[in-house]
Formats: sequence, structure tokens, C-alpha cells
Amino acid sequence: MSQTGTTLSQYLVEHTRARDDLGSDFLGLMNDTATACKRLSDLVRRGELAGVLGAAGQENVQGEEQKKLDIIANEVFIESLESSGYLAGIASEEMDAHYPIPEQFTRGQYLLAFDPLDGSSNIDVNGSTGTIFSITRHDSADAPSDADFLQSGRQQICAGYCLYSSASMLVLTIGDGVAGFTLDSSIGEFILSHPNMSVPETTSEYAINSAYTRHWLAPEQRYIDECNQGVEGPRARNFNMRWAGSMVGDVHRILCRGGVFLYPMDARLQADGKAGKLRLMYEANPMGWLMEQAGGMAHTGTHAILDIEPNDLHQRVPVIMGSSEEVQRLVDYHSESAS
Ligand code: P6P
Repeated sequence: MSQTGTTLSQYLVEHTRARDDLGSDFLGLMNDTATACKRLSDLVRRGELAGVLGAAGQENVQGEEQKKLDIIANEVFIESLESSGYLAGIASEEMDAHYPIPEQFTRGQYLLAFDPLDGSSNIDVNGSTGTIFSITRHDSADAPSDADFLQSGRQQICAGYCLYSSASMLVLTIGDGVAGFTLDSSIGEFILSHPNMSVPETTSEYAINSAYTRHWLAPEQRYIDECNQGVEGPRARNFNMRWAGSMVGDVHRILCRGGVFLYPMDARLQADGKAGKLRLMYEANPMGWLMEQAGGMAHTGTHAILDIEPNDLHQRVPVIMGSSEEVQRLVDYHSESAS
């Protein structure tokens, strides 16, 4: 072990040595992805001093108010990755269609779908934010279409996030467990700090935005009500609630100490004709794979998230993920409610 600990590059070289499907191009792609995360970590950390806070004065393709850093984060990743020769295309929460690799650059064999700055409403109040990424293969010399990105979560070859919080941490899986790396800014390296992250099967902590209580459907009404009855209720123990306002912040906490994260379908979303709030390709799928790789579950209430066959780049889904006993209980409540 070197004095600095195992770097992200050393970890990935070791964990792909025996993998025929992850070669030098993948290692190069991950190195460039980490570089983009470092660049963004620096901007987030400097905040107002870097002049990156505040509203951008425009909406994104989802009709949501964009922060300056939403746009900057998208640009940082595209600039860091488009000329690498590893990617065939890039899909982003901030862009309607996918971003084709410009003619002057070599196209590679991987597709990147990402949320440049998840939880950006936290950025102006110094709350946790993060970048979520999902990498799949594009085994064709032809330029990809949007449809080439529509692969189920089980086809991901790498998924992860970079959390910008008290420390900047990159957490990822390539299908052999989940590893967390803390950015050592003194040497500019992500250092392995959380090998083999695993989600405890049970928990007494849930994450949901309780402002929408009146809109929840029966399974969530029942689950949260039973938790809130505490030790006198059917769960015979007290529960705690946390809501980070960023999926990355909540998911990271759950990977560290257990919990269940809910952004379920509710009557408000149904009335708006939405299939959920969170997006499948660059939020639910990458976070869902991390959860399953860490021994947890990721579900919509009726389907395992990773089994969903996507039909749109910005498709929304209900999300229930974390400690398996609690997710399974919610799945059972959905099943009972449907019968
Ligand atoms: P609400 C951030 O906008 C996000 O997409 C997730 O990161 C987060 O969990 C959720 O939405 C917060 O939603 O409705 O509580 O603002």
C-alpha cells in the first residue's frame, strides 16, 4: 500500500485486470470522469468566490429553473470528455437530445448518461450536491441515436456519483461491489476510503419529503404512519427521518449507515401526468445499481428499477431504495394495495 493509500486508478486497474470487457479505454474514461469531478468539486467548494452561485435565469429541458452551476457542470463534463475518444455519445439531464461527439473527435465504445448537478437547489445554501453518472456500451462504429441510450439498468457497466459535501467523495460500482473514494485535494487524487460499502438489511431511518404527505398513495401513507407511531405502534421501535434535498446526499447516507429513500408516485404527480419525479437513466438506474451491489434493493413499488426497459431518455419513475427489509415491506404494501 502506498503512503497515499490506493488511488482510484490503482483500484480500477486491479479490479479490471481479469475483465475482458473493461480494458484501457474504460480506465481512460474513468480517469477523465474523475478529472471532471475534481474540476467541479473545486468550483462547488469555492462557491460565491468563484462566482458560480445563483440562478441562471433560464429553465432546463425539464422546465425546471436552472442554477448557473447546473449549466457550468454540464459544460465541465462535456469539455472533459468529448475529445477523449472513449465516448460515442453523452446524455444529460440538462440537454433534451443526447450530445453527439463532434466530428473532429474520435468516437469510442461507451455511452455516458449523467445528471451534472443533482440537488442543485442546495447549492446556494451550501447544502450537499452531486454528479450522478451511468456508463453503458455502444458496440457499433455508427454514431448513436437517443434510442441507443435506452438500455435497462442491468446493462450498465459502471455507475456512480461524486458527492460534493464536507468532503468530495466518488462512489462507484463496476459490478463487483461498491467502493468509495475521498478526494485528497493536496495531491489531487481520489483515495480509497470506503471499500466494500454495504447497506444494512434493516433500518430505523427513512427519507421522504413529508410536505407531500397529503398526496401520498395508500402504501406510503401506511408505511410512514406506522414508522411515526414509533415504539407504541406496529413497528415496535422509533424511527428517524432525514431529507437531504439531494438524492446523492440521501443515497450516500444510506450506503454508509442504512435507511430507505422514497420519492414515490403520488396523487400530485399523477394529476400532472408524470410517472414519478426522478429520472430513470441518470438517477434511478445508477443509484439503483449501487444499492443492489451494496446488498440493498431498488424498486418502484411494482417493479425492480434495474429491470425497467426504458422508452425515453428523460423517463421518470417512482423510486424506493435502500435497506432491503424496508424496501420489501413497501413492495408488499404496494402488492396488498393492488389486490
Ligand atoms: P423535492 C433534486 O432536485 C432531486 O432531483 C433529488 O436530488 C432530490 O432527492 C429531489 O429532487 C428533491 O425533491 O421535491 O424534495 O425538492
